This record gives sequence, C-alpha cells and structure tokens, in this order.
Amino acid sequence: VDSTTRPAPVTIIGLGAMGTALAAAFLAAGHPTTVWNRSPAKVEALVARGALRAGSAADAVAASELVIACVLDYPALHEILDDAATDTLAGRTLVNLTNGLPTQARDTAAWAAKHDIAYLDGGIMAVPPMVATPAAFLLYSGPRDVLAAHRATLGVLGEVHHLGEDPGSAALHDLALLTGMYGMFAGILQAFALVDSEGVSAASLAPLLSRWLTDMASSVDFYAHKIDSGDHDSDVVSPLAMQATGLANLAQAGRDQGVDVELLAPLYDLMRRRVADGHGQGDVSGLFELIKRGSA
Ligand code: FVH
Repeated sequence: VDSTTRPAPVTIIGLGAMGTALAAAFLAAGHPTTVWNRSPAKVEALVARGALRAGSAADAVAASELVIACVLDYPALHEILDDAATDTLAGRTLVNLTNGLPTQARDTAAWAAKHDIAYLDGGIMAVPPMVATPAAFLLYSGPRDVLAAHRATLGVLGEVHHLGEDPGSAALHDLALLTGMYGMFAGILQAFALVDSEGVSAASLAPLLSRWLTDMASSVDFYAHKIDSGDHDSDVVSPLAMQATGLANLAQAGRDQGVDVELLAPLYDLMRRRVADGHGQGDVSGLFELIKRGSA
C-alpha cells in the first residue's frame, strides 16, 4: 500500500492454523480484517487483536470487497458459501487459498462466474509461521486484472506468483510442489530410521542430512533441463546402473537392521526397469519417462 492509500478491508473465512495466520498478517499490516469460522471460539484471539467478528459467513462476505477463504477442502468451502453467502459474494472478489485439485478449482471458477463473483484460486507455499515473512510465496491463477486489483493487499501474505488465467493452474503447481516436498519427507524419515537402527540419534544425523539435501537441491534444475530436452543419456555424472546398486545397498542395510524399506521399493523397481530398457549408463532423470506413462 502506498502512503496515499489506506489498507483495504479484507475478510477471512476459515480460521484454522492457516486462516488464523492470514488474518493476523492483515491485522499486523493495518487492514480492517473481518473474520468468520465454523467453530466460533477460534475468532476470539483475533478479535482481541482488533479483528471484526462476523455473525455469519454472509455477514463476513458483506464486510469486504475482498474475501479470502482458507478451509480444509473444497467441499467445506462450498458448504460455507453455496447457500447463505453466494448472493452476497456477487460483485465481490473471492480468493480461495484452500488446497485442492485443478478440476475443483476450475469447477469453482465456473460456479463463481455464474454468480458474478470475481475468482482467483491460490496455493500457499508456506506453513503458518512463515506467512508474511520473506520466505513465504503464494501461487495464484485466474484473471490477471483481478489479481492486479488486489496485488498490494495479497502481497502482505507473501510473494505473489501469477501462473496464468487457467484457474486450475495454481492448484496444479501447488500439488506438484507438495509432491516434491513429500518425496523429500519420505527420504528424510527413511534416513532417520536407518541410523536409529544402530542407535544414532536423529539430531546427530540432522546437520549432515540437511547439508546433503541442500546440495542435492540443484538436481531440480539439472533434471528439468534433461526432462525438457528428452535426453537423459548425455552428460551423465552418476549413471543409473551405479545408482541402482547403491539404492539396493541402502535397502539391504535397512532390511538387515529390521527397518521398513518399502517407501523406497517402488523407486528401486523403476530403476531396474530403466536399466533393463538399456539405459544403465543414462541419468536417473530417465525414470521420468516411465513415471509419465503411468506404467510404474
Ligand atoms: N497448515 C499448513 O501447514 C498448510 C500450509 C499450506 C496450505 N495448507 C492448506 O490450507 C488450508 C487450511 O489449512 P489449515 O492449516 O488452516 O487447516 P486446519 O487447521 O485443519 O483448519 C481447517 C479449517 O477448515 C474448516 N473446516 C473444515 N471442514 C469444514 C466444514 N465442513 N465446514 C466449514 N468449515 C470447515 C475448519 O473449521 P473448524 O473445524 O475450526 O470449525 C478450519 O477453519 C488447507 O486446504 C491446507 O491444505 C495449510
């Protein structure tokens, strides 16, 4: 907001861990902030910090031109908005930061268009304590002019990334980023279990694991280039056959120690198939060719 503009009013629907963090961020930035939650008790702490209490979802919607919803899932969103609040939303902007499927985002955009509601779909790439810090970024998709009109306000929450006019695009990218994150979580937990089997604490492995994963994050750009070019067999630093042997060792070590290694079993199977297809000297990025065919 520039010095001539007062912070715009904003309504937050859904005060779980994330909705509460969003509302707190707007309050801290001086925005008149109206809040509503299915379980009314969750509004109290925010009201004590200056938030305006709405008696119903429709009242919350009526309080601001910009309405931000962040609830568990799309069925919850529609449960809240479809009856009481739809008419009130007409002529306003709904920014939906609820996690969901691209198809749900597109269906909700169609519902919004039918009711004259300007609609942006979004994904929050932050956990609640990161909201409104430089580490937070949010993905949006939907009409460019709608985002432009509210960019300054939405910028309070974190860096704004517009992924195009297709309303499903933010959800698609959100799910892709979460896919990468959960793959990493699986590896982290498996690593801790392996050292635990020999009495090594998680805390003592953590600095080494953290450093290694940070170094290996450069694989994202390295593999992206190979995947986009379709060439997995040139400029190979770590051939797949060698990696398959290493992966077999870590699976065997786990089994020897009584650790459940099933999380990594599908990856090992993919590697074996790719090697059997004649790509043993190719890169691990080549597994993408098996995964994308859905033949895994
Ligand atoms: N918290 C996180 O780390 C992640 C970060 C990235 C984005 N996600 C997504 O944000 C959405 C909300 O997540 P949350 O952390 O706020 O989730 P909860 O604390 O579990 O709160 C859920 C809220 O949804 C309300 N709710 C659930 N079902 C209904 C329903 N049928 N009707 C009305 N409201 C409903 C719930 O209300 P209540 O239980 O307090 O009455 C909370 O307000 C989510 O999509 C994450 O994937 C968070």
